[in-house]
Amino acid sequence: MNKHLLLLLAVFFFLSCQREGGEQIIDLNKGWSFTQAGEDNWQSAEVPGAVHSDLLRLDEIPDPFYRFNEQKVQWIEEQDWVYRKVFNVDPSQLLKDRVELVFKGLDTYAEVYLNDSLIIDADNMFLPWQAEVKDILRPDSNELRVHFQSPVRIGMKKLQALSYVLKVANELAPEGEQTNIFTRKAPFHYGWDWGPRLVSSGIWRPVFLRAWDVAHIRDIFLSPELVSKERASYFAKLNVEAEAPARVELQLQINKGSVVDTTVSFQLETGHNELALPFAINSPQLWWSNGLGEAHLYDVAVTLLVNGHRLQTVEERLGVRSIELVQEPDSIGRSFYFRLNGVPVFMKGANYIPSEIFTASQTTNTYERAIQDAVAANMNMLRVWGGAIYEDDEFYDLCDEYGLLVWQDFMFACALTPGDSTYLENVRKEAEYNVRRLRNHPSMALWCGNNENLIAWHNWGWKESYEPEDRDFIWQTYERIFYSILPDAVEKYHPQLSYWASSPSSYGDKLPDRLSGDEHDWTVWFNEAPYENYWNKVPRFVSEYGLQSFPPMKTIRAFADTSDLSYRSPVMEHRQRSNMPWIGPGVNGNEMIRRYLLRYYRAPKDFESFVYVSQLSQALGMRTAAEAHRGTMPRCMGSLYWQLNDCWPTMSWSSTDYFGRWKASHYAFREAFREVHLIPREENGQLQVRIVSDNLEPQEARLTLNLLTLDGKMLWEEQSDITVVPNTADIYYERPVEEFSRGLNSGELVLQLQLTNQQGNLLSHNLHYFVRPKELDLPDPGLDWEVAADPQGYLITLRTEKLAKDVYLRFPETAGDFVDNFFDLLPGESRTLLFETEERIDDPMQALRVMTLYDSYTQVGEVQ
Ligand code: BMA
Repeated sequence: MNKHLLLLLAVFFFLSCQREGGEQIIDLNKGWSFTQAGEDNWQSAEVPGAVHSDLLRLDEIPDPFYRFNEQKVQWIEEQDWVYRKVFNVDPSQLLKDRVELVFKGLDTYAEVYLNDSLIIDADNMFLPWQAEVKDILRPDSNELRVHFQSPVRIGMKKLQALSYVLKVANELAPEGEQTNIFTRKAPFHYGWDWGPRLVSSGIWRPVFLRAWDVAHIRDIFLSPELVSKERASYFAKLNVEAEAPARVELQLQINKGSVVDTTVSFQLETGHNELALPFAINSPQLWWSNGLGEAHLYDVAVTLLVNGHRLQTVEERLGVRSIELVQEPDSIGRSFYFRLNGVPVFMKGANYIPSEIFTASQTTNTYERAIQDAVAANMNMLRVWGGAIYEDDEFYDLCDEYGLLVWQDFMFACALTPGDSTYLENVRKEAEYNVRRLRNHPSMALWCGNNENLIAWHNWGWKESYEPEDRDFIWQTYERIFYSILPDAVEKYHPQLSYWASSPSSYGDKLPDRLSGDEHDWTVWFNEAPYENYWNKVPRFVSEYGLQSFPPMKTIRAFADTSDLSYRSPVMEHRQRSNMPWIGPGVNGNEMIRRYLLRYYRAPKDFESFVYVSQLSQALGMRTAAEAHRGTMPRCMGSLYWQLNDCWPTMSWSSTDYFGRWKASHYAFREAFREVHLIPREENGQLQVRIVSDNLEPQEARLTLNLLTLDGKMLWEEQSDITVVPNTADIYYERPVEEFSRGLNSGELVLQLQLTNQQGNLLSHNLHYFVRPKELDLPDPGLDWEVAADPQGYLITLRTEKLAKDVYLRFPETAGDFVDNFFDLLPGESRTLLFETEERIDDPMQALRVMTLYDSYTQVGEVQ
């Protein structure tokens, strides 16, 4: 072989090694600075992040969560902001076939310049943005600049270009300022009835360079063909982009090759290639939702190889499960339930909103806290509501792991939309991207088009407010988005999942009628109905219902001064965003909290008691609702309350507050969502005892009823042996109410209900009072307690002589959680429970605060 040939071969070998190296990801999240546009005040920035979070970290603005400070930072939304980063790249990376700059999320109107070339012009927060930059990059001193334009200014221009005003729910924006409608950005940033208006901008998801040779897997879908206990067969459907024609191999391994190990060779053409790789798992371990079994996940790795060299490995997790939304005609109308692996499952859960108003600040930890709280309260579904964001991948990963199913809305809520072709095309891209991004998660159960847009159009006076021509166009736009663009994206990319156009609605895209479809049951709260109303004409699936309360005092103190501590103080009024002028002038959420409270409870003696009783009142209503929903299973097959969490410290419908503190209602949901639950209820003069069971097997059990006076006299006991029917609710006991209270004052009685299995273990318990809490003749309970140190915190032992109703424990100065709280102690009962904390308390007996309902009103006074 001559020298030249040798040299040529060597060069060829070197180049092919270079060309066939693996994909490289270069993180660009560090080293950013930012300034207001038009100024030269460069300061350090955090990416992912937001302008407000950066300004706050730098002490440039006051804490927007404190008192009225939200108003002081409104100027930020009117400004443009520039983010900048200078970076070098390794020359070897520039030898790659392709070098792409990827922003996983830009919020929202952003022009991106690399070395003064405009490479991206972004206008949708819910899309990633990327550009080919190989020809622009140089080895050193690359400058990346992202110029964010004020979203409200651009929105206003679009608003003014229309001859009519597109409607958005009243409380969300004053007439003439509904600019959020025009921008594909989290609607709740502009204010909602539980959140502040803080319209930020920023690089809200990671940014990186991706360099690759030959070919790149753009997308992978583990598409199920058949799922059964015996066998699960799939196609791994890949979209591979090739730089030039190439012969490649694709290797698919499950659990490092121990379950599946298959390699197929493909010929790629330049550009996009659709490939399908079949695989099957025999006797698969199925993925189950929380409460029904293990949420089993397989690890899948797909590797792209050329000439034996690895180019790229994509890792996914696979949960083998089938899920269907079943809407079959029945004696009521049509069912609306989810069938998981062939089993009808009652959905117990909540609506999730982002845990931070500055959405980039959500971390895996905040996600994990919310998801663990949901699991601890025996939930199996969360609804990702359409006024916020398609959450980060980590959220769905955690739902996969914990067995929480996800009802996923597209991001449209309580508003009309523009209908121009640019907007519709933007929506199409957003839908396709997010469907593709989330479709491999076994937790995904449903795609839903919008939140309340259908009822808003028909029932909120919107339709009537337009000239016929505009009305037709707006409605056609609705049909295009919700009956065509979004369902087409689901059909094309995730055909295994059902699509539901609007929540709430009934079968056939009709207005909700409680006979089919889902319902937002707001007769309680927005229409002032009593809690008992939850039992009337129970819907087929309740995807929203709720009641507000105040958060714990510690949380209130994070946003209020001592002088603000009354329920209608200016600070409390400012923070309350739910207004109901139709109920009466000036009626808002704070007033509504008071009205409900006084309907069921005696007037609290001071603000602290008011806060505590507001939570009891919320818990009582929520428990009534959850019991009505579960108690009428299978008519009703879902109970998702509004709302799991908060995005800032506030009074709201949440059951856990901004800091993750559980309100009384979260403990109540934990009880009401237990696998087997006893539900006592008075109806037409009868006391009925229902049992709902999520168990899939019948269960032999003993039902015990004890009638007691509040000071501890045992009046009567009855036992019966029963078989609890699986996966449904039924009435197991019935007796006229007057037979319990004959000759006695019903305000002095409590009925204890217990369900035990054949081994005598408690399956479920509940208490029934024959009057509202305010009509109870509560005695001074004579409660006593001791505190003992424990490796995990402190053990509190409580003893009571007489009924202690709604015992509330707290250590005001210490961070930690009580494993149980807001419970009733029966006369003579004692209970030991743990306060989990890592802190040491000097004098725990002194530090512990114990409150009961009796204490809340014993010095009678007006609500402040
Ligand atoms: C619902 C939601 C939200 C709202 C909540 C409380 O209907 O869809 O729009 O925040 O009620 O009003």
